[in-house]
Amino acid sequence: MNPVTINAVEAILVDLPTIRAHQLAMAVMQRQTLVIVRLRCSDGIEGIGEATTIGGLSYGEESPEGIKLAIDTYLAPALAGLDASNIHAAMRRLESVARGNRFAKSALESALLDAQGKRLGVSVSTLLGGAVRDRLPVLWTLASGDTARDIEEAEALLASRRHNTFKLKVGRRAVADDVAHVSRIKQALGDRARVTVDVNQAWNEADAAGAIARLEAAGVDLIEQPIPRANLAGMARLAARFVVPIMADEAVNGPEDALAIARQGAADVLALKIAKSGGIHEMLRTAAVGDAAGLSLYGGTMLEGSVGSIASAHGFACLPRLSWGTELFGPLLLKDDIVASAPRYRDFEMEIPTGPGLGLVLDEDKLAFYRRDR
Ligand code: MUC
Ligand code: MG
Repeated sequence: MNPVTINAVEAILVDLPTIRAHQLAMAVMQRQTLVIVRLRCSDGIEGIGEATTIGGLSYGEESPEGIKLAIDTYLAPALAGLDASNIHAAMRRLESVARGNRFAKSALESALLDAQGKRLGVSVSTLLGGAVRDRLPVLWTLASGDTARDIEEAEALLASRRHNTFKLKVGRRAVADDVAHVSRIKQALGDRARVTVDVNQAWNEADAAGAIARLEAAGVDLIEQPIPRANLAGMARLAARFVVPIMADEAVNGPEDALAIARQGAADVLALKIAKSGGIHEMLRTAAVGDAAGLSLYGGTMLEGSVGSIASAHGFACLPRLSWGTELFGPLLLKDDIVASAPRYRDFEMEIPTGPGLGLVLDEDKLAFYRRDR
């Protein structure tokens, strides 16, 4: 039997407005750019994937435009003609033609998995060996930049039973102002909600030590990436000093990072993201290293839309332990969607689609409307 081959790959930039300004230490987002990948195979099956960044180039080393360029110029030609059903071989080919470029590789791997799932009539999580959960806890990020508005937003989301854990973005303002902001929100929500804080590397170690002491006293549950990713020794000192768990985000991409963090005791929790790892399989390898070392795991987001969030969800669904839940709320931060039926959230959880592949269908009209090159 002739193998099914990869015939064509298209990378489309899609700009979607956010429901409100999303303020992080390094960027204020008014819109999100999705890189949507459409991978067409010789049997007529199409797989879809997605990559996003946060604030263009301000979070990491890839931008949406750079991802599209890498796919169009290097990665798509390398895949052309390969066996579409052998995802490991296709990813190894990408490794051999391009270093890094993990976000671009992740989008392509999602599209290959989606196509193969559709071909076999099974979901991506089934293809990965099987889901151990059919829904995932999902938190919400409060990042309007305004304390009273954040409290109002949290109260409404608690009342509608959509989220009961809130992540607060800090690091833009003076440390004392951030601590006051977080403390006010935690005080208002009390035991009704879990509150976590993401600093996105913005503090130095001394500022972090002072701030974490006060955040711990205020009842904050988790501190994410308080200092620069390269300072693992500093992360280890903070993790040893405080009871409140410290989570590594920017500091962990692939399995080698998880190993370094575990060896140095540089975090209690790892934020896993399929984009940072270069795809679902690499995310699962990263998770396995952390899990073996006794670290807790958390399902992170690059604020992907529905395609990237659901691809992540299929991966996270396969993890035996995921004690910190997920932050796969990306689709809810966007004003509109480019899939026909958007992911469903209720009772503080996201439902994982069960249909073949990712279980999603593109809305061609919406895609045509929001694509940058229309
Ligand atoms: C990050 O650094 O974790 C996740 C949630 C959010 O609001 O931003 C992202 C990025
Ligand atoms: Mg983070």
